[in-house]
Amino acid sequence: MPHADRIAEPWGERTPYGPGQSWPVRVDAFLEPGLSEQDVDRWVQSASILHSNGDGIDIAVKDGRIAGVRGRAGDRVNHGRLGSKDLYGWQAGNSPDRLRRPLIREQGRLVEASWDTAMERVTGTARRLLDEQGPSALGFYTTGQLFLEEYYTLALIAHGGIGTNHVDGNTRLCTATAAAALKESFASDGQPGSYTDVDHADVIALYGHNVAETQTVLWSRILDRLAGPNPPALVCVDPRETAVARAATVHLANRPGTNLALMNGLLHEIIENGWIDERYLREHTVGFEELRKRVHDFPAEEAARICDVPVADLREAARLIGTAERLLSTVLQGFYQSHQATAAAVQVNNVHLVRGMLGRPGCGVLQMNGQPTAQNTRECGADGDLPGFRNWSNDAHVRDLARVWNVDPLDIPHYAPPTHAMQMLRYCEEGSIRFLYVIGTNPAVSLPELRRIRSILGQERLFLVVQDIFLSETAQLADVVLPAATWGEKTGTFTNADRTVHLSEQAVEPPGQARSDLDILLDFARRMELTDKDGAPLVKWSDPEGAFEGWKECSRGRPCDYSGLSYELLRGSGGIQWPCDDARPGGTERLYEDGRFWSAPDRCEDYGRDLVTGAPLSETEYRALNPGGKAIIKAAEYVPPHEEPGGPYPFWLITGRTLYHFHTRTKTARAPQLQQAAPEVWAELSPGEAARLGVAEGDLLEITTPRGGTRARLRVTAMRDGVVFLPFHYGYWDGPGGYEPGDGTGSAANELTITDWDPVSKQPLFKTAAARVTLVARGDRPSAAPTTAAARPASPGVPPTTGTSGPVASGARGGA
Ligand SMILES: Nc1nc2c(c(=O)[nH]1)N[C@H]1C(S)=C(S)[C@@H](COP(=O)(O)OP(=O)(O)OC[C@H]3O[C@@H](n4cnc5c(=O)[nH]c(N)nc54)[C@H](O)[C@@H]3O)O[C@H]1N2
Ligand SMILES: Nc1nc2c(c(=O)[nH]1)N[C@H]1C(S)=C(S)[C@@H](COP(=O)(O)OP(=O)(O)OC[C@H]3O[C@@H](n4cnc5c(=O)[nH]c(N)nc54)[C@H](O)[C@@H]3O)O[C@H]1N2
Ligand SMILES: [Mo]
Repeated sequence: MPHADRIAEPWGERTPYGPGQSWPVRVDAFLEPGLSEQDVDRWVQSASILHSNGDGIDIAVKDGRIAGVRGRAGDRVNHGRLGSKDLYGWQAGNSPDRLRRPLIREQGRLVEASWDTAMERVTGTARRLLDEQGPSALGFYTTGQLFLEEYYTLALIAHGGIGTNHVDGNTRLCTATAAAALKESFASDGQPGSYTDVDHADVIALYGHNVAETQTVLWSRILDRLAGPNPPALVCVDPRETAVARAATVHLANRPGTNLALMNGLLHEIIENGWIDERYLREHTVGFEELRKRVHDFPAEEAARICDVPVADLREAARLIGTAERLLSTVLQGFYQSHQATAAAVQVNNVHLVRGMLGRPGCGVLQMNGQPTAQNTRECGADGDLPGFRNWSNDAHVRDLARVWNVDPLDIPHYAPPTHAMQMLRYCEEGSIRFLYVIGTNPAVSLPELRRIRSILGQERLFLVVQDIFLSETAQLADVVLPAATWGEKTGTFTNADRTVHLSEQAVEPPGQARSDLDILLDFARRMELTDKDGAPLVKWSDPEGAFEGWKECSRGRPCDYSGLSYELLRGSGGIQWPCDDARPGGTERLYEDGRFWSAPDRCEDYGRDLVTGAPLSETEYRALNPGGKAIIKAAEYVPPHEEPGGPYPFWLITGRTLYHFHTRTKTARAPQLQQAAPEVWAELSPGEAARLGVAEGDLLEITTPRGGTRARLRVTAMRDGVVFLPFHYGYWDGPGGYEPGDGTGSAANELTITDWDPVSKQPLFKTAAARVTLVARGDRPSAAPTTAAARPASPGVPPTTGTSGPVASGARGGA
């Protein structure tokens, strides 16, 4: 089998194609060293889980264990390709330190226990708190990495059974702004565009989206268009010189936190030049006049000054976007985790609305997801939403959900929007939440201001349950640790960022006594004796397919309609996009093709908010704004961030990802090729800033904010001045030991980040804080940061990221 080196060459060789053509197939695969395709016992259908792209994968099984992966040639998303994390990351599942038995805390230490003992401890505590203090003493903090069936079951248990309003996911850190921006513009969640828009677009604009590293296969698709006839123009908005920026026609390296100013500047140019679709605006939108007025007095010069970008570049970007015939836009964390997140993301929707570019091939908006199954967290209501994009402030929607669940509508809390994650942590801090059930997320590394988070999660009075596959930093703080089965060890479905639903089948048995998240949740519901209003068990299913069938009914007639899907239909398919129902049995490629939206006041998921303050609109206000159910154009004014560089903290701190690691590295650090490709934390500065500070490649730096400090070796890159970048992957579970988190010498970027969030989406600000950079020690070697993408050294002389084809060469990364 052809095995290319996807460490040294993450995107592989080009398969060029032209506009309107079909993207050629190229199959990527990686098998355990020494194994060939003939040796594989069987291949089991699945999809990727280390990003939101949803690449179709076949899992190779050998002697009852996972032994490799291969891209599915017939999948609509990847046409056979796989990225580095997917090719190598599966090895973590076979790792000897997987959790195999439940753990309970005895005299301060975690010790092994039976499932019965552990679950009795969990449900005993939950039951007691429920009786003594009511449902608000219990909170659930979940993830964007389970399967649809698990989220739906959790949503039913938490909203319909326990009756707590404290249910959120780490999707709050991830795609809350995607959901919020879609709700503001279209009054309902649901991704308008499709990846096939790449095949048709003549301009692709990427806003705060380092797609080259975070959805490598989607970037391969774009690279193949760039290598083919009539390539699209690219516009990139990112303070760093990412691989996307290097390929871009125009790169706007704006000052962090100024995205809204930039968007308003672009919209000013687009509107003043008349690059608008009057008819589309008239027939399908409300609110254009407000936008026109708002940006009229905000000329490009003013935007360019605030953003610190050349005004000519801003104008050129506006011209490309304004004159595109088929415009595709993507948005991700550079917008969602930055200042005025929702307001800025909404302006991207506005560009499409004023240009009438929606619902046609090549004319897509992709308000991206990050995690593989974040879409399902949202649609199933396992975060701050109600299942099926129902409106929590519309009693008819709550009644309808109660009908599906056979519970009393009053048992589903809807007195306020579901509590967002940062607020839940606050309630834990204050002591009103006493039981926190954490599933598939590692908040002790991924939430902002870690010193505070550790003190909250480590409290004596908080009963912390952690359901994970490894003993993460968070699990180490738990009262009970429940060992979960994961991808390849359980069956379920999930949905990617362009609404493509995949089935992922169980390939092997989980290790030890680990059980699927679904089985654990079903056991929890059973032991809690949760019932419907007739006294029958609340949860009516006992396996994944049963949960899927239950979800189909819940989603029937809703924007995310799954009623036409089934395991049978998904088995062997190349992915099917929702909505899929009787009228659309093959699924739906693009939403809003007819210019009609889910925005009539009785149908909408949300009445929207003021984009600057976050104040919610009432039903009455919404009815007045949008009686006819059109798309909503909402304007917003740029205001400066709460914390800006200056005085002792002169730098902008931004944080993010590298191609080779996933989040807190519980999986990717256990895959040798990936860990070797990025073995340690680093900090990026521009050559100008390095010179001003008198520091050089490989020097050990301390980065400090008012919250704490970290240490990292310097990598000098071609990014903009005034900024320091840290990857957020490096926590403490595999650290050298002897380190006390919080003593200022740690490696986790979130020691530094601020407790602050977007007023509309409540997504924390991981990309806007003020920091100081100081020299700790001169370097004895270059930083071991990857050299293939955004962390590429600005000057030659740094050894390249080493490829690791086939067996892992130990020490493949010199000095790492
Ligand atoms: N390799 C890899 N891939 C992943 C993941 C991973 O951990 N590793 N995680 C997945 C998940 S959950 C997510 S959410 C996605 C995230 O995917 P991305 O959003 O693409 O990744 P990030 O690195 O978080 O941020 C993107 C860019 O935002 C830029 N940025 C920072 N501040 C600003 C700003 O103020 N304005 C603008 N315009 N840009 C700014 C950064 O320089 C960075 O290059 O990736 C998914 N894919
Ligand atoms: N500074 C900074 N912080 C950030 C970000 C940033 O850009 N900068 N990005 C934010 C974003 S977008 C995200 S998505 C978050 C991610 O943050 P986290 O969700 O905390 O990161 P992960 O490492 O993915 O944690 C997932 C956990 O689930 C476990 N797990 C994996 N599979 C399974 C399974 O099948 N079942 C169960 N029960 N457990 C499983 C893993 O071992 C791991 O401990 O980080 C956020 N934090
Ligand atoms: Mo994310």
